[in-house]
Amino acid sequence: MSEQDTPTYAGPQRVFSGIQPTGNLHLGNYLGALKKFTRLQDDGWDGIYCVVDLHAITMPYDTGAMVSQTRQIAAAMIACGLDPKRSIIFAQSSVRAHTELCWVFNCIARMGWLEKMTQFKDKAGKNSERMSVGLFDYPVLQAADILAYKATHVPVGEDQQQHLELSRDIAARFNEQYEADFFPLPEALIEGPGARIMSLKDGTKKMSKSDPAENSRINLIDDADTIAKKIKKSKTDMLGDMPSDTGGFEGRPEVKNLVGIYGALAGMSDDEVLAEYGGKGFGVFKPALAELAVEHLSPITARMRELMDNPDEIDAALRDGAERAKAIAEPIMEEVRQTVGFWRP
Ligand code: AQP
Repeated sequence: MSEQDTPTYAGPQRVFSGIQPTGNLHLGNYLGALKKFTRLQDDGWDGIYCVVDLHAITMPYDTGAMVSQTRQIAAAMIACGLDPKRSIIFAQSSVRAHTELCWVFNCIARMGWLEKMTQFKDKAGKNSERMSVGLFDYPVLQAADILAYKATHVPVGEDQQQHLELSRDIAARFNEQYEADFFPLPEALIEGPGARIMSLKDGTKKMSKSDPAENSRINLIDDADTIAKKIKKSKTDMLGDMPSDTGGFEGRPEVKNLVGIYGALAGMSDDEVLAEYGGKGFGVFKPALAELAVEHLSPITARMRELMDNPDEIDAALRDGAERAKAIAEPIMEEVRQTVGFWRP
């Protein structure tokens, strides 16, 4: 079903990505998303980065914590290196185009497409009948987030690959139905180290904000001691020391994950990490990993705390970002209204 043809779309190249304000950001969000955002900005891409609060209400959440969590995500984006003057940083609910385009796309997407989405199945488990319609519809809103800006590239972790394919399918079906070469087929930018960071307690599960086990993740706001403790306590196995090559990852998902984290932070391949640490004990490797993680994260944590202590600066960035986002999305929405045939004043 997926439309893999090279898009004929000739509009500007633009990056869009979003992060949910659903709890403390972790190392997976940093390596899979935030770090890439900054690299793309430094490479000269026009980028739109959204705190996706509409997505965050698809599951039970704490109403009173939403504002502060929204600020925390914006603070993390800035602390990781996004410049709110160069890139657009804003809260999703402050730009109406997302929900309006989501409705149009609800009439494009097919039930069968959504029923295949594994994230819904994972989150709903056996209780799918009791889940919100919003959770089921999540990937359609995600398609609207991206396409309201005609974004062409979407940096995300590997977990979002299937949703991105759905966005392409929706864009292709819209273009076909309305005989308009209107939307680009957005491409995922997933490759690279850090695309899938796993839980520190179970190397087969992704590191996640909503995992009830606090020791399963390293949060961006953890202090140096907490990071070191979490890495020291991270699960390994009884199969001996560090393997000397990647063949030794077989049956050792936790070890593979720790080596991957080291490599993503240090800018090294798994082979390079193992050339240095292969055959050594975890008593040597884990402290080295902790030191590297602290070295990377502590300036980010410090800047995030500084920004969180001064929410005016974050709010000003979010307000300005919302205005700039609207200025891009509104003309696109106006064309969508005309294309689908609505009466216009
Ligand atoms: N473990 C991960 N490894 C690499 N990338 C990851 N991302 C999330 N987890 C990992 C990437 O971070 C971005 C923001 O994700 P999100 O917060 O919008 O939603 P999510 O993917 O559902 O993240 P969580 O942490 O698992 O949140 P909860 O627990 O609330 O569902 C995305 O680009 C994602 O790929």
